[in-house]
Amino acid sequence: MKPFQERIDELFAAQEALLCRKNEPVERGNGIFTRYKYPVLTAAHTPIFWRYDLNEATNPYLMERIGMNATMNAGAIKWNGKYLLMARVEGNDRKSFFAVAESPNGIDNFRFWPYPVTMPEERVPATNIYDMRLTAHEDGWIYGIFCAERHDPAAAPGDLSAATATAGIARTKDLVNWERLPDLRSDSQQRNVVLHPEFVDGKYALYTRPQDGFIETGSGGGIGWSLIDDITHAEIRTETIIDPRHYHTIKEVKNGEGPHPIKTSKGWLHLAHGVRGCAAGLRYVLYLYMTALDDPAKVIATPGGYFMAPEGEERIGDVSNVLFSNGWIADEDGTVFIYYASSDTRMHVAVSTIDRLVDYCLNTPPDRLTTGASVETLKKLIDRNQPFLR
Ligand code: M1P
Repeated sequence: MKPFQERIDELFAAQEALLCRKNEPVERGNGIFTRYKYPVLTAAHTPIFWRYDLNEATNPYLMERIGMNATMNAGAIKWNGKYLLMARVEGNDRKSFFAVAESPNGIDNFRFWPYPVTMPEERVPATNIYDMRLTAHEDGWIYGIFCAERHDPAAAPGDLSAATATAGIARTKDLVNWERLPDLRSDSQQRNVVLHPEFVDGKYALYTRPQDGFIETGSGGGIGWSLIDDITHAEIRTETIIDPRHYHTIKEVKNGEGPHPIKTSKGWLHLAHGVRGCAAGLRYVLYLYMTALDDPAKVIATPGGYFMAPEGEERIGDVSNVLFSNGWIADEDGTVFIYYASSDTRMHVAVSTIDRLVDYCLNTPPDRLTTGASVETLKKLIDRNQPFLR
């Protein structure tokens, strides 16, 4: 066996090579966005000193003591000129926690801050917390809204899988110290709840996703909208479905708001995920839509089909065939960094611009819901293209 210090040096050197690896755009694009070759965060990016006991006296074999299984579903924010991901890190023990990773350019060199987030508990502690959406609200706080999962107190004896999903709410000024607020009160279970960055009619505004059970949305019709009087005691009193699920679409089974929408001159630009069922299980894809500037709950553009779907290695992971995004960053020059997780395993980036994404939303034909209508839409484009064919 090599000397202990030599093995440690090798571990750190291998990780340093991974963290410093330059990312490369994948050139064969679709004009809408550019994928990047390497994931921006994987379990191997988590600090070695989180996983290994570095003391030879207590760990002579230099074994991993606390395994990290995945890094996924990250919120995102630009902070002091740096691109920050609030990653959902999942340990080998299946518990997720939040940890910040920081990059100077948004596409590579992401490094975790030394400690994970210590999230204060609610009155009834959660078993698991995950999928934080970050919103720098105009009230001056940065809010994190996330799923707080608990064993269902009404579960039948012996049913150790029944769970409840509630929206946990916390706020911070520095992304280190968090003030936990009471969980969102709602008649239904809630996941994928997102805070709109501006007041609407003087109130906080939430994108919601009502669901009958922990997994099934059931009578929950899609992405909802609710105005909240007091964010420190947030309660859904009225909820309107603004982006409904629909039979035989990419969001037939479920959908959910991604990060908070980006304000553009043409309207609010939204990123969401849609879920359909198939013989292989559920398939999660990403889609875009837009709402009116003066009414963020009024849908004005619904490009049909998916915007991004799993490709190549993205298809495979702990929960395969999944793309999920709850973080993006719009730079002042209009560049948009879209952070997405593949198959509940790793984080990637795709880059676009506000102009391109708005063009995509306003000029991609909507899903007209039947084969006949889709063929008519296609024929119209073919007709318009005839003068340009050589
Ligand atoms: O496993 C896929 C995703 O499933 C859930 O999303 P949704 O509530 O929309 O079905 C979440 O658990 C999410 O974390 C996960 O990535």
